[in-house]
Amino acid sequence: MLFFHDDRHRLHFPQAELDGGQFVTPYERPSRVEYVLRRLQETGMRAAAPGALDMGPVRAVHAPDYLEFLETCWADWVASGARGEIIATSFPVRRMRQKPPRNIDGKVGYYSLAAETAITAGTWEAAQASCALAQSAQRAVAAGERAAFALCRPPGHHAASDLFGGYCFLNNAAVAAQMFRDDGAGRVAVLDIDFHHGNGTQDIFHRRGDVFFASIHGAPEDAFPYFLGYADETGEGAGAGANLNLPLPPGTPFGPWAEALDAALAAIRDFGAEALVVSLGTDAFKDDPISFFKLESADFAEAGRRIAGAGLPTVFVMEGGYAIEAVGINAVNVLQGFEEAAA
Ligand code: OKP
Ligand code: ZN
Repeated sequence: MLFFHDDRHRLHFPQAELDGGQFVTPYERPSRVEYVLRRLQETGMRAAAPGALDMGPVRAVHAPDYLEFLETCWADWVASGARGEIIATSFPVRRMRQKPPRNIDGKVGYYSLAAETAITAGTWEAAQASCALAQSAQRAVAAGERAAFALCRPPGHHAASDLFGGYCFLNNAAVAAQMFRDDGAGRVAVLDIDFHHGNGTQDIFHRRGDVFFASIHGAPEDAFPYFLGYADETGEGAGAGANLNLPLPPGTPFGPWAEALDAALAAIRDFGAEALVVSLGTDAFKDDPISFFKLESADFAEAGRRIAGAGLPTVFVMEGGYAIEAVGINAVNVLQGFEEAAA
């Protein structure tokens, strides 16, 4: 399978993540990419050179003021006299006004959904390079490849039209889905198998009937992002019926997870999708340090085989996966399983 990567992901490496009341080295760290890259090379996957970022489809799924914030926040933060990394501390929660303030510390809270995700000097460049990988994979598939893999870092599925957080800034999967629509696919599906609910992707397409979103994830009662991802969120307005959440409880092994996967794939078929974007997180793995499903490495290959069974042109976009030494094997197992079954 063709894959795309970019060393500029290294420009995003905050020192700190607020976790359990302490600052720890972020779970979402550059070495994740090195493990996936090594495994891609070991298994003979084909590296291709990524193209430049096209802001058109990015602007189609993100708000202009949010993009301007991402571009300018570091300079404003430094100019304000702040000495550390950007970390959000004040949020426009219940009973507050949803209005962006002038002050940069306030703006950071306004545009974020959680406090674990720090921004540094290189974050915006890394996020753009990451998104360009999803675009490159989409272009390869639009040009006739059966499938392609974008080794995105930072990930994207928590990023909403105007919110960063959950390690995400630009919604790479949503951008790829939008590009399939722009290329003329009448209906597109996003299948999110990352352990965490893809709240950003869901929200971006919630009122649209042209992009189906299906997600298998830790139930919001028990798992980040906590405030979206329930089964009764099925889409609104023109998007009514085009959202499928399959939340699962702590300890879920492959059996019930795979039943959910089959249900998601059946719904995608019934929807009539002509192209598929897979938000490929591997944090459903049994040893993931921040997740609670129990998939084995071999299960990821079976997931890939079942996804191939949908018979759709498919873009795989890397999302999470924090059991660092296994992240390469697990991610590439999905791709290898897909290729076996698609052959
Ligand atoms: C991003 B992706 C650790 C909590 C971490 C944020 C998780 C973001 C996951 N105490 N919360 O979906 O893999
Ligand atoms: Zn995740």
